[in-house]
Parts: sequence; C-alpha cells; structure tokens
Amino acid sequence: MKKTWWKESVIYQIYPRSFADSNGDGIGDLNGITSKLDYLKNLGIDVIWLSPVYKSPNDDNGYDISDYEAIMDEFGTMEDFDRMLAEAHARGIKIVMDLVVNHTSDEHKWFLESRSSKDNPKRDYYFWREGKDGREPNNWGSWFSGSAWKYDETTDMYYLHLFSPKQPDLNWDNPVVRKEVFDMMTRWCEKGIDGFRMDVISLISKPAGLPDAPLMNELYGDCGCTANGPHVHEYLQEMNREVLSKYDIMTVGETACVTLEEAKKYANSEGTELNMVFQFEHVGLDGDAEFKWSTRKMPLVPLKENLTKWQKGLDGVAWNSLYFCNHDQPRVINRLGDPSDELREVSAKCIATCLHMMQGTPYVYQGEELGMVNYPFRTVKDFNDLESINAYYELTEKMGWDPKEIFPKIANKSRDNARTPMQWDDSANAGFTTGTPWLAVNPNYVKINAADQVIREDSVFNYYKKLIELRHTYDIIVYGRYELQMAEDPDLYVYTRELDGHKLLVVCNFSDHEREFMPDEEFREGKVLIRNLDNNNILDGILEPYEAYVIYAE
Ligand code: TEU
Ligand code: CA
Repeated sequence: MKKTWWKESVIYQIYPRSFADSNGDGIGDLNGITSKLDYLKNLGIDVIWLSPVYKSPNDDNGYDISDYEAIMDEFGTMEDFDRMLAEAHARGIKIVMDLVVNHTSDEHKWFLESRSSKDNPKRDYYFWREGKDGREPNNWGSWFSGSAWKYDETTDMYYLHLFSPKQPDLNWDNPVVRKEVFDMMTRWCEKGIDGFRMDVISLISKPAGLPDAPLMNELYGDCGCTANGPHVHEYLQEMNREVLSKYDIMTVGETACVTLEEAKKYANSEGTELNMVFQFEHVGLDGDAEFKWSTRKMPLVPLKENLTKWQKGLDGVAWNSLYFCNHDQPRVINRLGDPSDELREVSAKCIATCLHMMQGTPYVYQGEELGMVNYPFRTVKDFNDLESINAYYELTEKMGWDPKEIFPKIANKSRDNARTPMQWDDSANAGFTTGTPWLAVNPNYVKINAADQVIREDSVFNYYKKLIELRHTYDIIVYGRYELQMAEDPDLYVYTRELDGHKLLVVCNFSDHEREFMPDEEFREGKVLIRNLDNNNILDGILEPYEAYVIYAE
C-alpha cells in the first residue's frame, strides 16, 4: 500500500465561530485560532480542517458563501488568514479549507446576475425551471425541510436549493461553472493551503431531467436522490486533472449518501479523484425509521458490522476517514458512551481507542479531545441551527407531531450540540469570549475544560495525545490489516490489526457493566500500548465498564 503523509496524519476540525473569540464580539475568529495553535501543537495533530471562513450572510453559518475569495467580516481579514496560515505552517501544522461548491449563497454576485433576467449570461450557473401546474417543478424536498425549490418573481421561475433557500445549487453540468470553481481552487492552492474538505460533493451531478423522486415523507421526494449522480466522477476527475494533481494537497469528500462501491471510486488508490471520503452509514445507525431525530443510542453490533464493512471493503483499494464527531453530529459520548460524571471520561477514552486504532485517517472535532457532551436544550428557542428549527416546525405544524414527543428527539441529535463554544477554562463563558457568546456555553464548562485537562495526566486530552503519538510511531496502526473478533458480542468491540508479522489487539467494553474477557495467548506477553484504566490487571479476565486497552505483539 502506497505510504503518504495524509494517511499518517490526524486531522483536527475547527468550527471557527465557536473555537476562540479574540476581540470580545462573542464570535470565534481567525486571530482566536492563531492564539490556540500551540494548544493544537501540544495535542499533536498534523492538519487543521477549517470549516468555512469565507464571506457569508451566515444563513447556514458559513456554508452559504457570497465570496469565495474574501474572509467573513466576523472572522477577520485576509491578513489575519495569512498570519494564521503562516503560524500554523511554522508549527508543522497544515491547513485544509472547506470547499462549498454544490451551492453558493443567494447573495453571491453570480446568483444576483443569474436571477436578474432569463437571458443573463450567468442564468445557467444555477437551476431555473418553470413551475408545473402552479407548483414546484418537481417533488424534491430540501435537507432543511420544505421544498427544494423557491419561486422567484423577478423572472416568474423557480430555482433549486437542496439546502436552504439562501443556498441555490450551482449547475455543475455547465462547463463555465466548473472552470470558475477550478480557477478559484487554484488561487487558494497558490496561497499555500494544504487541501480541501469538499462539502456535499456527492450531490453536484443532478439526474437528467430532474425527475420526481421516491417520497421520503408524506410531503416530499427524497433529497438524497441527487447523490452519486450521472457525471459526479467525471467532474471530480476533471477537477483532479485541472487542480488537485498539480499540488501536494489532501482532499476529503463529504459524500452524503455514499455507498462502499461508490467510495471505491471517489477515494480510489489510483488518485484520479479524491484521497478519502466521509461516509454516513455508521452515524445514521441511531436514527429513527423516518428521519435522524431520535433519543436512541448507537447499537453496537450494527456499528461493528458497518465499520468492519468499510475497513475490509476499502483495504488496499481506497482509504477510510475515521470520525464520529463533526459540526453536524451530536457529541459522540451521548450516542456511544455515558455522559455521567462517573463514566464520561472513561467512555470518551474507550470510544477514542476504538476509532483511532483503525485503518484510515482519524478526525478529531473541537472539544472531542476534552470529552465535551451534548447541551441541555430546553426549548426550540435555544436552537440556532436552521436544520433543527425548520425540522421542529415542519414536524409539529405540517405533520402533526406532538411537540413534547419530537422536541427531545431533535434536542438529542441537533447540530447545535456540536456548536456550543469550545471550553477553554473555568472562567466566564469558558474563556471562549469576554463578550456574550453567539450560542450559549454548556454550563458544565466548570468541570470540562482544556486548562484542567492539559495539565492532568489522566485527562481525555492527554489520552488523545497518546493515541496520536502511537499513530505517529507504529505503522501497523496506519497500514495494518483489520480483523473483527466476537462479531455478535453486544458489549465488546474487539479487533486485531496485522502488519509484517506484528499484531495489535484492540479491546473496548462499550457497556456500563463488567464483562469477562481474556486476551488470546499470543497477546498475553505483549506490550500494552495504551489503556484507559491504569489500576487494572489486564490479565485478571475482567473488563471494567468502558475499559479499553491495546496490546502489541511483536
Ligand atoms: O452537510 C451535508 C449534510 O447533509 C448535513 O446537513 C448532514 O448530513 C445533515 O445535517 C444530517 O442530517 C454539509 C455541511 O457539513 C453542513 O454543515 C451544511 O449545512 C450542508 O452541507 C450544506 O452546506
Ligand atoms: Ca470575535
């Protein structure tokens, strides 16, 4: 298997709005990030994935871009960006930008021109269609509730928006659009950035004729119907030829609705498209039958099946990303661990052990390394995220759900759980801002914060630091072959890795009760690389609640 830096790296995702505020306006910014680079260097990460920092009206907190080559006012200036980039590179940390080109903001100059008249030269930068029988052109629903079409009276036509009405979809079938995007990407690469995370890149090629989709609920057709479309690989191969292949950069596709077979194309080892993709099957396992909103925990046996499918399915032919957390997912401890004071840290370390010992590139989302957990939302007024707000009102007002029944489900899975401010210390607002935070800080910051954990040897932070050090030390962790053990066990996730005759045993008890377990003979003399309960005798045959360890057999 070809060795390369992005396979051996650990990526840290920053959601700039919630990371660190340097000027007291309650909003995180670029100078705030620069002030925390030593913290990240200490953690040991290699690359920062920066959620969008471009000019935006912030309808979707930066995922609605009005100028790809200017910095969002709230985040600072291009000089602030250049300084952050230089300071990161000075510490050996690379910067990967978030490329959001399935859609722009409706305030982007391209859309303002496109909307102005039917014969504007940029009309076909977007999807404009006549209504049908006084209704939208087809039955597609938006990922953020409602129809995926908005009527625009300027030209008496509808435009497509798979996400919010302020996020009109770009028409990738138009070669002029592709060239505009590739040229913009080239200019960012020339500035010295180190790669791209590509937002919903699996949605850019729409099915010919934009036909109705199978219903996803009583109101709309499935908005995932445009995923893995007819020309998506052709367009990415063109992007690779025109831009990506010319720089030593890394790329990760956020490929909503991707399958294993499609991932083998997107992330193929020949390098004709992207380096890796984010899949969504595992983080969908605790969803409800009809939608993501639920209070269910992630079921372990289906999780083991799914991650094993991806580990074995991509081995040798493509490359996995490894994640549970990001700015769209609730905090993983609430889904797979135990957020109680007694078990929060040990379960956080158990989850991290399981993920970081697999084959692929691991992603750490801001605050995950501290064991941050979901926020105690009380009413829909506590939400900022349009996905949560829109879903609440569509489900209660249009579909008749009882607010008391649906609210806990939305609160448990809301993207806002991941967007509460980073908890730096136990001072006011967790040291995130000296002003009023744009989104409330989790009140548990007095117990869960970086200042406490950086200096505490047994903290979640220092456990992540050890995991990252191990990945930088042992090739078997990066490149070894994965094999699942005890597939049907409802509590234990046990797997091995093998490379050049060496073996690794990874043992995780994902339960809040003791379990009997004894490592196979071949591991009993092995070297314990890491464990989350130091005072236990690993060979006593008992696993404590959420106990995890890794043994290396030479
Ligand atoms: O997310 C794509 C997407 O589908 C997410 O909305 C996620 O899958 C969904 O919340 C799960 O229910 C990307 C960005 O990561 C997200 O923040 C943006 O809101 C979205 O695209 C539109 O740009
Ligand atoms: Ca600020």
